[in-house]
Amino acid sequence: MQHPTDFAIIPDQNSISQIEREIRFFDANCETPKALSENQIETWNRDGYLGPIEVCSPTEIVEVRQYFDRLLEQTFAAGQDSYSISSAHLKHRRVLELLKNPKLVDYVSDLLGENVVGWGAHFFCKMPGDGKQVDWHQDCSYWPLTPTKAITIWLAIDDADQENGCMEVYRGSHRFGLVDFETSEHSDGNVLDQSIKNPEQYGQHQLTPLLAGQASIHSDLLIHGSAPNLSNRRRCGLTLRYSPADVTAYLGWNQKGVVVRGAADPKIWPGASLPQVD
Ligand SMILES: O=C(O)CCC(=O)C(=O)O
Repeated sequence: MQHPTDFAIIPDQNSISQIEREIRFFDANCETPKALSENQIETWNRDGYLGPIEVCSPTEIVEVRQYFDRLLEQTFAAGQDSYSISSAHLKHRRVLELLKNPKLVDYVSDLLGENVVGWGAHFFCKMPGDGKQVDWHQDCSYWPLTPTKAITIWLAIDDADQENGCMEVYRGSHRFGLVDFETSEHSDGNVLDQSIKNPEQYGQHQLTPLLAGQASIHSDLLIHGSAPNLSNRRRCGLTLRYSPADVTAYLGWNQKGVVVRGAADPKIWPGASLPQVD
């Protein structure tokens, strides 16, 4: 059977709210980590965020950036914008390779355990002066997954700093469950459509500048967002999303999943069809 490759970036909120979900943070407790130190795992459990971690060498990230430049050109030529390249691991072999990259999966597996599914890949590419921001939100609010154990690796394709709108987080906010938000209009400049007011009551604010090739990791419960790109430099990050195989995905999202470490029950994660083109 051919599986779909197109999934809404912002799924229907009503459908998600009808799913009974277990919403809380699950501490990582790996006894023999492969890539992270015990200190880093403690920091993860305390903050719901970790970074920077080293992922690609300068040479490797130049190659990834050149690949992305071509993808972006094709995207613009097709009349789409720089935030539209999502579920990219189902469409582009090169992105699937990044999702499965053993170095990345070692980090992920230290936090999620031995059986891991990669199910998302979305480029958040802020062009110079495009005026868009990502309002404060929690990823799990958008995702039909339970329990809330998903994590994101945010891989810097370009250098990301305060001037070009690097990600910002509220450390510790992953401990408050699902917090209230307002829905915003696309015309407000928000790339997504939720907006948490007064996030400072939930944690400690931190800018998360990264050099190209570095990455950060965040919990699906962590409050995060980013300001508009005020520079003349592009700011692109590739978000790679993972869950342990014991997470259940609704609304057909199990068809996005690719086992990247260990095994998954095929009744829960049947296995996505894989891309044939770069
Ligand atoms: O790239 C950004 O600025 C935001 C990314 C984000 O919201 C996410 O990873 O969920």
